[in-house]
Amino acid sequence: MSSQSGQSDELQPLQNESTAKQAASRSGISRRDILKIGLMAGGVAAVAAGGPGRFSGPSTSPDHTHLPAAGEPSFNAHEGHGDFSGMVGDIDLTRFDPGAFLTHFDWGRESVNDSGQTVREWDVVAVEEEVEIAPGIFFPGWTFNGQIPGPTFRCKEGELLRFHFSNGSSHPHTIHFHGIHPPEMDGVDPIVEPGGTFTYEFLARPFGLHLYHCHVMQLKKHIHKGLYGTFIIDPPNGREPAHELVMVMNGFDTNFDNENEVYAVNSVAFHYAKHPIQVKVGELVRIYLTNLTEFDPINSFHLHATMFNLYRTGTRLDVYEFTDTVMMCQGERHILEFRLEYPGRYMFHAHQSEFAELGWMGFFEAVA
Ligand SMILES: [Cu+2]
Repeated sequence: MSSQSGQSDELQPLQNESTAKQAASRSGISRRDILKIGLMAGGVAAVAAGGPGRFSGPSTSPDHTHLPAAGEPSFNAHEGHGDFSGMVGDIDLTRFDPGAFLTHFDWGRESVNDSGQTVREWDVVAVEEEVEIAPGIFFPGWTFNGQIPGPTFRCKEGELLRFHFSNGSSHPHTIHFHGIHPPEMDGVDPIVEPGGTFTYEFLARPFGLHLYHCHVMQLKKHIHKGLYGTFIIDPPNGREPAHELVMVMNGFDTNFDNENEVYAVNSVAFHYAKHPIQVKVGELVRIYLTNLTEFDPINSFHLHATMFNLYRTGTRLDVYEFTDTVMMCQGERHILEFRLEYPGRYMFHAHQSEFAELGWMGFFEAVA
């Protein structure tokens, strides 16, 4: 059922990626090096040639980000402009605003059925969409509802959930939810072909911080292209009121060499360094933190100048650990809670220095 056509659909981009790798190899410098220089020295927004906001150089496929040609500079280096990232300009916030994404929870459409059961329903569509992962850097994404990460779905334990999935893209996809549900609702089989639909229906359990992602082979390709998001099931009695934030640790392989060139939380490199997250001194801050980074087995979160309570997977209400750093494998997710005692800026970042230097760094700004 997952079909020959589905498999052959996958071959074309891989051939293109192979061509892209050869082009990168011909240039004699890896994108990783380029981006490190570009992001740290400043000026990712300023592209030397090839039109505004794009990598210069030959295109190997209209579906893929352009690569620099041999000997052609990809970025103009500028002096730093005062913010930590050294980046000039901003992404188009009208298309995706990481500031709004932090606090946006999608509760779906709520109704009550004849048995008195609360039902929540969502429409989810897989579409191909170019997303901006740093000012002027676009990634040819595969998305749920046109954004990376996908929407943060939220519900309460025990509710009946229906996700009406339609595949509006040119590749086969599914939605695989973490949590407890019948195997036929697990998003492995059936595979939903382009133009096809499937409704995932199950009870929300157990409470905790979960995630969802496409589960079609090649899995790492379908995930790194952007088909993932956060899935929160609240405990029956909720949690203590807090300033709640969603953070998805992710990375982007812009030259298809099975390594990430850009890292972030919520997709946009250094966004929360340029736009520190505003919190109040003393208020309870709760982060729903998931790791959907592909290629690197481990990612991490380190908070400066304070410590946080850690709730592993959020499936229990008692504190697991009081710490300032948590290491997470692919697919792991934890709830973090803390209060900032002093006004000022508190840095947070991956404790893998390389990830931090390539975009995974930001600030909280505590105001009295
Ligand atoms: Cu997929």
